[in-house]
Amino acid sequence: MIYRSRRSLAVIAAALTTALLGLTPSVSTGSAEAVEADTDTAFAPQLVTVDTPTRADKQLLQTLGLDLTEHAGHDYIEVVLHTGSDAAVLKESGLTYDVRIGNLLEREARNNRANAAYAAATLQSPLPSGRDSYRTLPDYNDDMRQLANIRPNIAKVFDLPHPSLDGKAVHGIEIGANVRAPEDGRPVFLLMGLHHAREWPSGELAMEFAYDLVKNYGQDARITGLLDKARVLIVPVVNVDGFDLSRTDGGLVDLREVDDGGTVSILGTPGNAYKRKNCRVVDGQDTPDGTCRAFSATSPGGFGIGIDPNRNYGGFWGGPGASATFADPTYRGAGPFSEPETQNIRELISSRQVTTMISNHTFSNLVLRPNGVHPDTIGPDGNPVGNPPDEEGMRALGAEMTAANGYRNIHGWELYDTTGTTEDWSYNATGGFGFTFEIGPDEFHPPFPQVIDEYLGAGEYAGKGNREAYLDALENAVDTATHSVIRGSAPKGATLRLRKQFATPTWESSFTDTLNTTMQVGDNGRFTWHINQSTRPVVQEKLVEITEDKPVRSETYQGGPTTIGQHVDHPFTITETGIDVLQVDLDWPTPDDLDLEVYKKNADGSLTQVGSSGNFVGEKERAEIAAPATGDYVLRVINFASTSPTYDLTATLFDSTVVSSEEVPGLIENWTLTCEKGGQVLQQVPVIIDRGEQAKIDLSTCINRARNLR
Ligand code: 0X9
Ligand code: ZN
Repeated sequence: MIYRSRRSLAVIAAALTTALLGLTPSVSTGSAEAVEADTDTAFAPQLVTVDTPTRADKQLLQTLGLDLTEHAGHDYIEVVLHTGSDAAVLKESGLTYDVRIGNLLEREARNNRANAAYAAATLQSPLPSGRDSYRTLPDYNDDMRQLANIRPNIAKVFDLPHPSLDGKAVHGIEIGANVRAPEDGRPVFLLMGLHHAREWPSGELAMEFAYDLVKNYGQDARITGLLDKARVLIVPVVNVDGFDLSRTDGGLVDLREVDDGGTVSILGTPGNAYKRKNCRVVDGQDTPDGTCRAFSATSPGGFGIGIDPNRNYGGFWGGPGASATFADPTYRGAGPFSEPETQNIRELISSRQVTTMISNHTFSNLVLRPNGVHPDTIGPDGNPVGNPPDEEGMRALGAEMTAANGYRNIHGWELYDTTGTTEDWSYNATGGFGFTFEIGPDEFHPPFPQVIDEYLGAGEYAGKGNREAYLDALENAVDTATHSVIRGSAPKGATLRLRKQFATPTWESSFTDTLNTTMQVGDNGRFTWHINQSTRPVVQEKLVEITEDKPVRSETYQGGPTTIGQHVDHPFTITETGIDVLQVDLDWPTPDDLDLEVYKKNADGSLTQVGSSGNFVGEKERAEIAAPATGDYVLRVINFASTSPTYDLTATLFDSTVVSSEEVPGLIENWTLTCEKGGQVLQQVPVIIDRGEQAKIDLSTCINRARNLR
C-alpha cells in the first residue's frame, strides 16, 4: 500500500477544538439551535493529498498558508484542511487533490465508540493478557511488575538508566529461564514499542508478547526451549512522556453518546491523542516535571513540541529524511542521542549482546529492514550507501516474519528516506539484525479489536500474526548461523568482558560509541558466549553496483469508460524467470482519478495483492513489483472518481544489468576480551570473529593467574 497518512491528527483535533469552542458555550446550557445551525455549516476537518508533480506546484502550495504536513512524496504533499476557507483556498489555487480522510473528528469519535462497546461486551479477549482495551502508562508498569511477581524465575523488571524529561521512570521486562542468575552468555532478543507517542498498538503487542512468553514457559515446548536459550528484553513504552500524554490528554468525545442523542453535536477536547514526539520543550534544557502537559495546552495538539525519537539515534544522524526544524514531526534533535529515550535504548543495546531486535510502530503493514536511505544516496564517506552486507540474511528473516503477519517485506527507504532511526544505528554499531514493524493497515491507534487481530493473526494469517513473527525473530536471535559464538574454559565465577570502542559516523561527522558487555563463568569453569560479530557492518567491504534496467517484454491494454466504484481486471502472465522488476503504468487523458492494484493469482484462484498505486487525482499511476515470480497476475484498474475515462495500461518486465561495479575496501575490527577476577584484569585478548563463526578462546593465562590469586 502507499503510505501517506502520517500527519498528526492532533493538529486537526486542536483546530477543531477552536472551531468547536464557538459551537459549544457549555455542554449543559448550550443553545441547541445555535449548535445545530452551526453544525450544519461546519466544515469537517479533512486530510487531503495534494498533487504536486512539479517544483512549481510545490512552491505554489507553499504560498497558500495551509497546514502542510511534512509527509510528502516526490509528487504529492499531504495537507490538513481545518476550515472551509482552507478548502476554498486550495480549490482556487487550481491544484488537484484527493480527500484521504473526509472527517477526522468523526473518525476518532467512531473509534472511541467502538472501543467502549468492545470493552463493555468483552470479559476476556483472546490475547495472552485477556485485555479488551488499550493500556495506560500505569497499566504497563503494573503489568510488568505483576508478571515478575507471578513468575520471578522467568521475569524481572529492570529500569532504564535515564528517567524521562518529565521525570518518569522507564521500565522494561527481562524474560528467560533463570532470569535472575548472572549473565550466562545467552543471546538477547530486544522488542520495543512506543517510540512514537500515538502508536498505541506498538506497545500493546510488545506487552502481549511478554505475557505470552511468561505464561507459556514450561507449557509450550517451543517457548520453553527458546527461553532456555535466550533472554528477551521488552521495553513496551520507550517514549513514556509522549505516550502518557497521547493516551490520557486527547481523544475526542462524541457527546451525543453521553447526552443520549441530545443537543450537542460533537465536542473535541484539546489534546495530544496524535502526538508523535517526546516532551523536549527547549533543546538542551530539562524542564520542571509536568511542563510538557502544561505547555502542550497552548500548542496545537502538542504537535510542535519535541524531538522525534526515531530520528535521534546516532547512526547517520542529521542526514536525509530527518528535519532540522524543532516544530517538524521528524525533528532530529540538537545532536545524536540528545534525548533520554534514545540514550536509554543505546545504553541497553551497548551493554547486552542483542543479536536481533524489533522496534514496533504503527502503521502500514510493513516489516522494514536497513537501510533507511536509498542505496544510490551518496553517504558521508563519499560512496553510495548501497545495501547492507547482511541484506540477504535480513531479507530472509523479513520474509519469514511477513509470511506470518502478511505484511510487506521491504527496506526502510522503500517507505521513505530516514536517518537516525533505531535499527540503522543498532545494526551498524553492533551487527545485530534490526527491524521496524509498521503494525496495522491504516490507523495510528485503531479500534482495539484490530490490535487482537494484529497479534494473533486474522483471516489467512489466523493463528500466526505478529505473535508468530516475534517468535521467528526470537528463533533468529538464538540461531548460531546468524551471530557468533566464543567458548572455552575460564576461572569459575570470573567476569568475562567484551569491549569495543569506535567512531560511529553521523551524516556530517562522527561520535564515539562504546559497547561493553559482560558474562559470568559458571561453576563448571566453562563458558559459551553468544555475541555479535567483531567487525561492524558499516565498515565492512562493499560492492557498489550501478545497474541499468533493460525492458524484456511490454504489453499494453486499452480500457474504456467504467462507472465510479467499479474496476476492470486485465490478466497478465509472467513466464520468464529471473525478472528483476514488473512495472505497471496506468495513464489516461483526462484529469480523472483511476487507481491501480496488482495481484498475484494463487493456485486456488484467490488473489494476493503485490502492488498498488492510488496516489493522485489526474496523475498517472505506477506500481513496481521487485523480483516477480512466474505465474498469473491480475492488473486491476479501479475507477475511483472518473466520469468518462479511457486509459492505457502497460505492463513491462525489466532485467537489471550491472553496468559498473566498484569494490569499496573494508576494515576488520576486533572485540577486546578481558578475563577478570576479584576486580583485576587477569588476561586480555583480541577476538576477531565473523557472523556465523564459532571460536575457541584460550584463557589459560587467566586460569593460571586466578590460581595464584588464591
Ligand atoms: O518515520 C518513522 O519513524 C517510521 N514510521 S512512523 O509512521 N511509525 O513514524 C518509519 C521508519 C522507517 N525507516 C527506518 N526504520 N529505517
Ligand atoms: Zn512510529
